[in-house]
Amino acid sequence: MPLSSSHHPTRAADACEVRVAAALEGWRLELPSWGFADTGTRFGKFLQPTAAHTIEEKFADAGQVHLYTGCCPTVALHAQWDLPGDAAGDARAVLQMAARYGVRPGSISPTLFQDQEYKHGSLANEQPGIRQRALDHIVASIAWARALGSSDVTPWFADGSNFPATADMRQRKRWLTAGLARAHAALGPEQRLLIEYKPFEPAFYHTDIADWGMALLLARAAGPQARVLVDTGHHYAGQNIEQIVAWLLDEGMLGGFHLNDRRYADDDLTFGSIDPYQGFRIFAEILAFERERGSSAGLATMIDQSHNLKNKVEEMIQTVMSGQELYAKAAIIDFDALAAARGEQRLIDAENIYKDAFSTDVRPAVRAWRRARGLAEDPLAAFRASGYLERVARERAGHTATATSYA
Ligand code: PSV
Ligand code: MN
Repeated sequence: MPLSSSHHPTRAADACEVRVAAALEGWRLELPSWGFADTGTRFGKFLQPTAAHTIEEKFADAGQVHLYTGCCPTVALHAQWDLPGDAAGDARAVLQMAARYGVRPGSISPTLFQDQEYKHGSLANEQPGIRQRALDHIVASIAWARALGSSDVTPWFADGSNFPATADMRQRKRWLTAGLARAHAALGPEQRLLIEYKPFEPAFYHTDIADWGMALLLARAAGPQARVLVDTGHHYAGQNIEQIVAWLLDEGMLGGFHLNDRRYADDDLTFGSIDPYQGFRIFAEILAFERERGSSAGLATMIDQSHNLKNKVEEMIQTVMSGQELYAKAAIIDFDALAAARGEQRLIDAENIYKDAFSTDVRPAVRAWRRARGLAEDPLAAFRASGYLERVARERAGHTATATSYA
């Protein structure tokens, strides 16, 4: 392993285990409720007999992921899909239901893109009535979040246009600014508004919050409890995401992540499946920042992916396992040696410090951490052996699939 004691293999392995255990102990990944439901692409949906159709089934599936990985105690909910209605409903019932499966509700995403009214946008819509409706929905989502004890409300706006000249981009910016400030005013003192950006899709000419700079300006204008949310799939190909992360951290404006991987666009592929080194580099920026400041960056780290070919619970466990491995690899970077190499402009040495950490097989250390916590060493194998999927396939047979939309 890449720590300086590496010339003594046993001691180095022990040091690696200690570093990995300390990192994993405090690391949590939030699961998306929609990742357990039948979803698809605009071309169609391939239904799974074990897919979740109700919020209870989503909690049940998420509970399995947490049971075997020990690192996913919260579930992100999408207001319209999971918490329908205009006002906070029976939060106690939702909390009790989640608790039955060993999880809690996490961040709450308003759903501002599905209803017919939102065809031309939500908070940036030309029609005042629709802007008001969108604001009311965000405020209702904030009320739900407070009733559920969730601190983070995570709006994503599909607002944008498809053809040049059809939208007044400056005016829409002002409507978004005003709407987000009003939404911010509805936050409780313990709550945060995490503003997510995306360059295109479903709008293919312009998207109102297209990148991190726009999200940052809007978050600053909204108020002190607003931050930026980075969805790893929401960038142009080749964009340096870890630099965005570094800048937002340095500005105190990074609120959290939606983790997934992509090859072409917002593909929602399994996190770490295409470019694991990028995940490692993002985690390295966070760990370096936290090390420097001596405390947690307070980030909400969620998975946001939903694939319709792999089994959903298995894919989620696979994602968590890869996430833990990448995080563990970043945690064993020799940051002191790195600072020295950078300061002395020893470029090859600095780069090799990353490469050494990234190419270290941390799986034995991750397994040791799981053993110490009483978890199965191989969460995926343990889940498969449990018979859960066979049972829910029987129980869920005959349920009708519900459309959830693109993710
Ligand atoms: C949009 O692509 C997104 O990333 C937003 O976070 C949504 O809330 C999520 O996917 C689900 O559609
Ligand atoms: Mn997202």
